[in-house]
Amino acid sequence: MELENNEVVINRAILVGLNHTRRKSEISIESSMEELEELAKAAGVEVLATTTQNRPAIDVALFVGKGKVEEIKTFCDSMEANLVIFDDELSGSQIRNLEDAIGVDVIDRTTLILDIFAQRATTKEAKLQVELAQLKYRLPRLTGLGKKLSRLGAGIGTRGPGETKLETDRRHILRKIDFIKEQLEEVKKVREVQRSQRIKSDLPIVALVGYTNAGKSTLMNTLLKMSLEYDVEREVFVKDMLFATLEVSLRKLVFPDNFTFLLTDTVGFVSKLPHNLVDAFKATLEEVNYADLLLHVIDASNEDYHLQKETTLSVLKELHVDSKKIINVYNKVDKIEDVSLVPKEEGSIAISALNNLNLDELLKLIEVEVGVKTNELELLIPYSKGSVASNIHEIASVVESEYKEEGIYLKVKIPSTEVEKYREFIM
Ligand SMILES: Nc1nc2c(ncn2[C@@H]2O[C@H](COP(=O)(O)OP(=O)(O)OP(=O)(O)O)[C@@H](O)[C@H]2O)c(=O)[nH]1
Ligand SMILES: [Mg+2]
Repeated sequence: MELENNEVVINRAILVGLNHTRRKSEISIESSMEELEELAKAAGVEVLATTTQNRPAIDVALFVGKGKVEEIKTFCDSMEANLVIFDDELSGSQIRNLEDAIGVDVIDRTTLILDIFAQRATTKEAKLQVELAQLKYRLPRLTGLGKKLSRLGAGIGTRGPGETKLETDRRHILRKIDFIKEQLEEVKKVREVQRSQRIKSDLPIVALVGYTNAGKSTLMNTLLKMSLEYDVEREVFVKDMLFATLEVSLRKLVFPDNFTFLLTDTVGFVSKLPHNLVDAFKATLEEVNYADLLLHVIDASNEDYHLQKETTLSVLKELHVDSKKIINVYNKVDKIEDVSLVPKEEGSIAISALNNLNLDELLKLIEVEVGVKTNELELLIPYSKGSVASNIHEIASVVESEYKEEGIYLKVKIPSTEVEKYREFIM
């Protein structure tokens, strides 16, 4: 953790989870705490201990029970912890009460995730989006966070928006939110221009989606290596760490039989993904909107892969892209002893992106789905150009046809590569 004056703060944290009766359908408390630990590590935090409490409900004032808070304080004192991280979202007053009782900084899972994003974001757009999500998170917690916001210095949860400005008042934050939104609009315009240029190229777009650490970026690199235009410079970042990828990257892949598509790598999802962050990243994930096919990469070696799969599907639903064609790609099968346990669903495939297992088969599946990209066009062909109409019947599938006064009206599905030839007849 670097401060402006280069002083490095090492965050030594205790993790706290609450197993209350209402959390049944979610991921188990153990898995959730393990994941919280991974998230903490990804943020550069040293984890000293993990503690959980079984309790029927949340305590309004302290989130966990009073006795638990005392226990946490004892832990902190004896282990010299300077941070406590809760696995669920806390309210502003809970944060304040807990900090008063324990005497060290208290943050929640959301703040931690936002902090990871703030640390890793490199593009202007990603930075703006994270800042927006942070401001939205802080807004309803202003009263509770008052002390923290005015505190100079840094550490998890205080990075990002300029603290001195934040403390003035709510309205100031709201103005800032508006300002960031305007800036994002600007960035978006630039991106749209880039995208329209890309769409003109008319290549199918395949998007890698899935839970964080499932192997999306690894798969992207492996496919790159198999393609004709491989260059190590074009590889994307891979790491055994949550949220290794924070930016969408797009690569054109050309294969020996000339099969070509654009492959895009995306940010991974995680359970309890902060809502503001999903919203904020909708823009980045817009790439997924334009995809012709989604490859849902699933870490089949993870015992929680079912839940991870569900989490991904629910985020895809929020992004309104769950109706797109999806291939379930069960990855990391090299780590599984009994491969027969990997689900065999229609259109799914088991692979190892790392060990190059079954990737030719995956490519075949992709080719079946997007090999020939078609466009639906409405054409009006004058009767004087009858031969054009018969040519079209050769290469396209005709959805509708009608003899009109001015010529033959045709609604057709036509390979994208052929569109240019008939441009003059498009209605
Ligand atoms: N054993 C094994 N490990 C794999 C495989 N594919 C990926 N990994 C490892 O899994 C870890 C995460 O891989 P990434 O490709 O960065 O995962 P990602 O889905 O892009 O993750 P985020 O960018 O964080 O969302 C790395 O340590 C990879 O080496 C595989 O097929 N087998
Ligand atoms: Mg990645």
